[in-house]
Amino acid sequence: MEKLLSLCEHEQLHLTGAIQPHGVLIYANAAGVITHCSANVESLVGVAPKALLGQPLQAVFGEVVMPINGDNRCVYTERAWEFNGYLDFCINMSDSGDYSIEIYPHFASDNKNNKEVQLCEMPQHEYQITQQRNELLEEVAKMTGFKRIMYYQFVENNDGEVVAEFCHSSVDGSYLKLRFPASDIPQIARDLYIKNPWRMIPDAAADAIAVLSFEQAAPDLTYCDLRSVSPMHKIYLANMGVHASLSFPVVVNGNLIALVACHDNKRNIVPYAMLEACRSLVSRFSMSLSAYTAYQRMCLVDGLNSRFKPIQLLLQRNGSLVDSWQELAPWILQELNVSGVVVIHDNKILRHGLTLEDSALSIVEQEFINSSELIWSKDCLSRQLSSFVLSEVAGVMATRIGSDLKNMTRVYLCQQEQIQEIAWGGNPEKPVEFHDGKLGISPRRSFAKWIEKRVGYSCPWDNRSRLLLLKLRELLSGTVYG
Ligand code: BLA
Repeated sequence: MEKLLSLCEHEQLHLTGAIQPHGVLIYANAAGVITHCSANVESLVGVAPKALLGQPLQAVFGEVVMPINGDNRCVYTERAWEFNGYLDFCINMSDSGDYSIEIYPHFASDNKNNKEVQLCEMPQHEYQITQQRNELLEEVAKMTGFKRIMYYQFVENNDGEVVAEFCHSSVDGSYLKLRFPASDIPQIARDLYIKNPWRMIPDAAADAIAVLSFEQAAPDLTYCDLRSVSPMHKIYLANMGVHASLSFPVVVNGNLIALVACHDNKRNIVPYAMLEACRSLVSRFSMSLSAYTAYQRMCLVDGLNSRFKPIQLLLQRNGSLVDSWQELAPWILQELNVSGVVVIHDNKILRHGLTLEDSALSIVEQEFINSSELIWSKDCLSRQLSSFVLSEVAGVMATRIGSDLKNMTRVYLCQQEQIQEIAWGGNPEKPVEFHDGKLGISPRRSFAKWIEKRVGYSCPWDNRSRLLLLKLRELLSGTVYG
């Protein structure tokens, strides 16, 4: 199964050599000579592929506005040469310096619905973020005409969950609170979201148009939204009953943390200007979220000293970790919200609460010490460590003080099992089937709620717990070496 999944991960989405039919593509090298164009190019530009290939862009189009000054994208609308109408141009410079020129028919867009999403100067409460997010979905629905708009948030292991949904009254069913496995959106597709402002698939059933060239390899379509759609994803959308799809990335600190994902059961092309307007709303929301996340971290960090003050005083008073243990250990359980703690110091094992028994502890010790990580964590020991014997402790987060392997102090925070029920949008195990005579995995056919009862896991270790353990480590370092 793992091997079959990795085949999916290797699909070269940017080298399909084809585009979707709702626009045309011209591709030029860094010197401005046209190396590729889509077979439908004449329909918008009025010049046949044969007359374009090998020509300098300027010879065909006169002056073309190009991305300059380190900006690798430019967008504009211009009157068409041969036609009376206008065309939208989107020009991107690829990482190797080539240019892709995507050209779309221009549709006038009525932007009167585009109300400013209420952005508080600095959201400080979760309800403000939730409110902004819900308004964003409602606005995107109005502006694009898409019938189902979801906020699809990435969770642990790159799985994702629909945490908010806005639907037109004609839409049946809901994906709200359902989880989807990471393999539904391969890493390559997720990477493309970091590089592009949106992905529009106006008609998932449409046939792709070939990109032509004189013996050149397939062009790099990383920055082309016209890029043809993966056959696997076409099946996926069809199985979901989706005809048109449009998604905008929510990026915070360079990380893809969510998608605003839009579905329609009919073909839907959103005018370019409207796409830009939606993208601007999504990126303003991303900034707001980023400010909120930073604010939360700052509050946590600023509060660390006062939170740890009692322990600092205790360690100062008693002078040693061992002498402070009786008071220190219950404090750790309460403040770090864990089930138990083990400290190995000076060849002594100190325990409190629910902890790993000796045989389990020695397996964890071996893995942790070999890892050479400062903070090491597992949330399902019985799965993640081979030869681990079943224990009441399901998860551990560890840290070390000192570099000498023999004498270093180790701290293990222990967490008991927490049985979870996860509601998936269909069975996340993908069906294995033959494609063109070869065995491969397929998108699932049913997206109906499918409950997984997850045993053997503790609650996941988050950034907050990591930060608290680091602070504890800092204080203990003072007594161990102070
Ligand atoms: C792409 N899969 C995607 C995308 C989304 C999803 C959002 C981005 C493209 C788009 O916006 O349509 C998944 N869409 C979802 C999920 C929800 C949703 C989870 O609305 C939840 C509500 N997919 C499979 C399998 C493979 C696969 C088995 O199920 C591979 C073997 C691949 N998904 C796949 C590929 C893409 C993709 C290749 C990129 C499609 C493209 O950009 O051309």
